Amino acid sequence: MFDTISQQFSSLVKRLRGEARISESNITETTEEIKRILLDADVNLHVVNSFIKEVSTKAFGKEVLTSVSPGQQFVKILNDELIRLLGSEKRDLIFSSKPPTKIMVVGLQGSGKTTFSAKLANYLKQKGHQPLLVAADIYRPAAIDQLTMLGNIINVPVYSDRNESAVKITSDASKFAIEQNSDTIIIDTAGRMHIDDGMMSEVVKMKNAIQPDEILFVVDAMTGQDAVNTAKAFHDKLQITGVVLTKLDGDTRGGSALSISSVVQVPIKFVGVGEKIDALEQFYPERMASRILGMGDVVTLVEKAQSVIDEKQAEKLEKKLWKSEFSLEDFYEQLQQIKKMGPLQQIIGMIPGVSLPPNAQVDDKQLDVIEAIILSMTKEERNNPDILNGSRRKRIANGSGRTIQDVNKLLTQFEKMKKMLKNYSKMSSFMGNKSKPPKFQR
Ligand SMILES: Nc1nc2c(ncn2[C@@H]2O[C@H](COP(=O)(O)OP(=O)(O)OP(=O)(O)O)[C@@H](O)[C@H]2O)c(=O)[nH]1
Ligand SMILES: [Mg+2]
Repeated sequence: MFDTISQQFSSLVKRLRGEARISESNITETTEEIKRILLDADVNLHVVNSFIKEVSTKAFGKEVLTSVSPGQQFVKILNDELIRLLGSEKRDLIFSSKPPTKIMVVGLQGSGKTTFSAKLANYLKQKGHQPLLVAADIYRPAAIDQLTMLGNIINVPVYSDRNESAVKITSDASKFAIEQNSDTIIIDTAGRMHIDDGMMSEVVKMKNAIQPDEILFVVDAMTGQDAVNTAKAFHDKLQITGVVLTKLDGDTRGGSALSISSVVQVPIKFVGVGEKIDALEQFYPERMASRILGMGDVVTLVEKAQSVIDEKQAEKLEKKLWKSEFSLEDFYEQLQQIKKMGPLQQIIGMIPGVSLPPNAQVDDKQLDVIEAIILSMTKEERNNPDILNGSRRKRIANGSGRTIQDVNKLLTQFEKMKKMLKNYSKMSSFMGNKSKPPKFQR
């Protein structure tokens, strides 16, 4: 699915994630490339332009988190915007508070309406519903047989009437559903073109007759830009409530998926990924974005850093470093922040450019040892380790269940680290890095 676009995005993102600096020309160059990738994938031109504008504005205005690279942060922006383009959140079917819930399935000829109707019935049945399929395509001779056959396979009843109009069948089916105790009715309609006034007025009458809870527009993803145009035309006439993209298992470039919900302002609710009855997926914008970018790990890392690192606290800490006031108490706080991010091995694994030897084990227990020792100190001792004489060290060792050697080792390591941090902070202030986090360079 979306092989070309995801290959192109993945290689762009791989390059980006290692970038230590993101400059103006860098952002411009990158957004140009994103534009090319999206246009190649047949994404609507207006959608592409506003997407690019949004990404650049966010990239220029963003403060760089200290714990991730600017490139990684850019990937996160790209990911967030892609999710927005795909409709932001997963949107569930709307069920009526007064069953049966009525779902009308509409679209062009051959888009996959009948197949989807059966797939949806099967999906709902598995979730404990009692669906009824309604054969309201009275024009194509084999249409009723096709739906009846599919209904038999999944063991779902099919309502049909070869002597009535589509409008009458639809309203009769609603009554039949109540008799049958069906809680959902799925109406499979005939394929029609939005320019065919007669057929369009029929489907509007069907809508008026039953006031459906959902009108799902089924569209073949392979038709690219046309999918977006017809969706818009159907929406203008019918106020559709959701889109179903079919044949996503085929060689589609992805343009329809990426344009449709932002152009039509209607969510994609399901995607068809094959001819089989169970080849149906609910549509998750987030999962689709990460499929396209192929960069789920970077996004998770940035999200974790964003949620965990308190910027104010980071600033306070940096000031302390300058004044050489960094204490074991601060060290302990840092430790807590790191622990919140998850197992060390996993965090290290997500940092680009850092690869652990294949069998290396990063032991989180080491953190627990350090934590236990620090916790056995008094606040005064943590803020002023110089007072830690022999007897105090012995007490701490006993309290934490470690040896005096362990305590000494920690104190030596801490002193070393403090010296290193002090040098680093001198160096960065010399290079003009003030206490504010850097911005993407303009
Ligand atoms: N690969 C693939 N094929 C699909 C998918 N959905 C439907 N098809 C195929 O598309 C063809 C048309 O499907 P139908 O469900 O009959 O389409 P329709 O919209 O009901 O067609 P009309 O009633 O003639 O307008 C069939 O061969 C289906 O097997 C899908 O998600 N993936
Ligand atoms: Mg059909």
